[in-house]
Amino acid sequence: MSERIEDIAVKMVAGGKGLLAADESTATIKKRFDAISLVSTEESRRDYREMLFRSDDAMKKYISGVILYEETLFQKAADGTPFVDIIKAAGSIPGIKVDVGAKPLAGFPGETVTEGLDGLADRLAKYYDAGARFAKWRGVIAISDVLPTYGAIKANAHALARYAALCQQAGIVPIVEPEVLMDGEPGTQSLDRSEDVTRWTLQIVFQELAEARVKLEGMILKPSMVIDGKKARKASVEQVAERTVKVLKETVPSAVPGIAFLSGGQSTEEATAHLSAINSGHDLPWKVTFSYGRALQDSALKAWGGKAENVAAGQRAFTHRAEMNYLAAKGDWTKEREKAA
Ligand code: 5MM
Repeated sequence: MSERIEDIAVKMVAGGKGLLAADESTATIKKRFDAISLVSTEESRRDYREMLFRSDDAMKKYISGVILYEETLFQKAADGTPFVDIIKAAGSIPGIKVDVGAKPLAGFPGETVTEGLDGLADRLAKYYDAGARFAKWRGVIAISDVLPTYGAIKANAHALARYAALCQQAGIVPIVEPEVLMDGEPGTQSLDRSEDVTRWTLQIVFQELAEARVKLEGMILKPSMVIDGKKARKASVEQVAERTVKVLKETVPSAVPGIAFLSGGQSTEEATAHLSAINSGHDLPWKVTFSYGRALQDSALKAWGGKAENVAAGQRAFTHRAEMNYLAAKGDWTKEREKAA
């Protein structure tokens, strides 16, 4: 019997586990590999992801699901085992990024709308057959002193809602990811501005989800934190946590089972510290965990460096980061635990 989307959603955010966002498109993974002077080929991408997915301890104890890029969903490890089977054997759930990227929004200079709705129902059926039980779509909201516009938020929220409805119809849990960027110029992205834009974005997203009849119990929200621009960050960990909790409580219905943050270019330790502060001392109606890409992978990628002899070192780095974020999802991370590990 097929599993109910409500049960899959609960499992994705249970017990301090979180999601590994390993869905970098071919262009993005190339950028990541450029940083370690590694050529991106189908084989090097396979080797890198195999190193992560075969980190047994991390996968079993800390990672509830993995967001894959289409190539990886259908890819096999070097010994011929499908990646989907490796992920499932660790008790983790395979997921799939289904958007085809943020494209310039006609009539709205500097803003984008995420595309990928055409033919999505057919693709979802194919992904379900391949083992995917959740999906991800990322809408990107630019921030400056004049952006975002209502038109751009509305267009992205509408696409997110159409995508979510199609996923649920296919038996797949949609991760709804409206990312408010944090690369505003100094002076244009204060904590107050980030709070206003994040609130406005989430209000419109949940309005669109309601209009599209998306079942809140069968989705996961993947938001950005309320944080000031990374070019001139002044906010303390506690301020980021307080403002983020405030905005989420104002906008996210308690019927949503879980919130899994993106890291958005925060340093690995910042992303962990913020998640832990959000989870400690706040009475939250949802599970709150991580769905990090860079903040889970950066140290592992460096330690691995594209070399077969460094697989164990890469896995150690990944396991450490995953454990720190698992502690953070329970509000139990401290600097001391970071150092002790
Ligand atoms: C892992 O990066 C994901 C894919 O990015 P592209 O589609 O641009 O290649 C990205 O969507 C990711 O899932 C989220 O943004 C969270 O990643 P970060 O690195 O912000 O935690």
